[in-house]
Amino acid sequence: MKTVSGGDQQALVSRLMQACGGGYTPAQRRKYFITGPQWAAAYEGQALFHAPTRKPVGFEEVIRHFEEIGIGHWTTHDTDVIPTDALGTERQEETVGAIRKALDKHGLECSMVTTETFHHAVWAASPAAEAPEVREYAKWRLANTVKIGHQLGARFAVYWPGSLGYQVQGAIDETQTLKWYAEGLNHACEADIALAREYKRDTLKHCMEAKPFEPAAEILLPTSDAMLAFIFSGLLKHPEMVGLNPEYLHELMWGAAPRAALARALLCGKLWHFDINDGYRLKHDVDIAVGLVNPLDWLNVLVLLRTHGYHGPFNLDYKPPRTTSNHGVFSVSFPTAVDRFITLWEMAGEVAGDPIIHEAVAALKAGAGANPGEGAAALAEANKELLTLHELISHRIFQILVGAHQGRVYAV
Ligand code: DIG
Ligand code: MN
Ligand code: MN
Repeated sequence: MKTVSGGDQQALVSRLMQACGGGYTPAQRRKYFITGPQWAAAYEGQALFHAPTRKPVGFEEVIRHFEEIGIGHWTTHDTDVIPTDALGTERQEETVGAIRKALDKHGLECSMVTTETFHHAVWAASPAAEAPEVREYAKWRLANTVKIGHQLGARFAVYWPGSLGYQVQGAIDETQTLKWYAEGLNHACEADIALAREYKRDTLKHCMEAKPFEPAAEILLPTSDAMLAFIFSGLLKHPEMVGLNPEYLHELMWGAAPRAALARALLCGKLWHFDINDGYRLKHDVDIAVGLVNPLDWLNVLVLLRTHGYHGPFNLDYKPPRTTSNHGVFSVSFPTAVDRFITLWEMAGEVAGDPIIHEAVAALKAGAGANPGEGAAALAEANKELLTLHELISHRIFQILVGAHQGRVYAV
């Protein structure tokens, strides 16, 4: 094959994207509660050992591209769009006004805002630092984000305490640090009650996001389960205002089954927001786009969510690989992530409605009709063939994943 020079490279990428087919129209994509983070679209490919590979992208450009793709909602950190030292100043008001205008111009909504409490040096000892002045500043920042959320019409506020932990154990008292963190959340919720009244809106849904490590070596609220314990600990003044924003990979990376973690959140009525991405078990937070690593696991996750009435937000919190160009972020990365999600979501609907699976589940729930008093050996014997249906159900889900249930066959 001959070399592909600069100008021909984008043409080749777009021709092969066409050849892939399977894309949905922007109108079809907007039917789903899919949200696009400013920080994901503007991610420049940098990391601890990596220099950026892409140019910066402002919110106007991101919002315009999201409209073109068919992503109807935009999300942001406060400092994705307002420099830390401009927060609380006239420049913040101007920026929020400009964002409002861009959203209106392109027909998008802001669904979620979140406070950056991990990147700036002020968070070196986390937003629940020993220094009271840092904690007071953190409270102000959290309340400021809630205000921005109301000004932009958001319905959710996310809290990702990635720095709430330590590199070296023993320096902090975990119980005290968690109590201080609760004070910050309490302040944000109290501020929200007042701001919601001022803006004549409902209070936001405050969604906590867990992650087991990175940037802190050990994070004090590492899993969604730990956050459920924190919400119900009695430390929060308004636990009814606080729920979860699980991130798929943040559960997978410590070895959990994301679907089971989501099931526990559903049982508590606290699955309010969901960051969707993909990656590898027991590895770092690589934030790959949804469906590129674990499509079968994702199909099972979406079957659970569909059958329990969770229809979004689905927040595309991922990092386009540093190999993808600025043009590729919006011509390949985001559209294909949206399309894989929609395909998996619709497949999940087919699983949920599949007659073979329905009959197998009904048979398993009916049981063998044996008498419990017959004892363990007799009960095991009575059900042993029925339990083969577990593997059959799993095979049927695989068939739906590859389209075999619609008669698709592979050449043999
Ligand atoms: C940190 O990587 C990102 C996401 O994981 C999280 O959803 C967001 C909120 O702080 N920041
Ligand atoms: Mn996230
Ligand atoms: Mn992540």
